[in-house]
Amino acid sequence: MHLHGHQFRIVSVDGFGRPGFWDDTIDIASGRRIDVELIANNPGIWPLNGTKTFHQSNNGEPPGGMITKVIYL
Ligand SMILES: [Cu+2]
Repeated sequence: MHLHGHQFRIVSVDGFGRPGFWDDTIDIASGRRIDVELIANNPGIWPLNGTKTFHQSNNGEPPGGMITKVIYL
């Protein structure tokens, strides 16, 4: 998972507290839950997406996968 325009910090993994460092990209295994926090301090419309081509397609056809936006105006 890659967040553009901001950084986030891991606060828990699968519900268990595990404070981490600030970053803009994290690997998330299938079925895993990662809770993060971020400080929205950079106005804009920022993609939150997968980093690999197959994350951005549905059965090889783009667009697809996890594509969303973080909007801070
Ligand atoms: Cu990205």
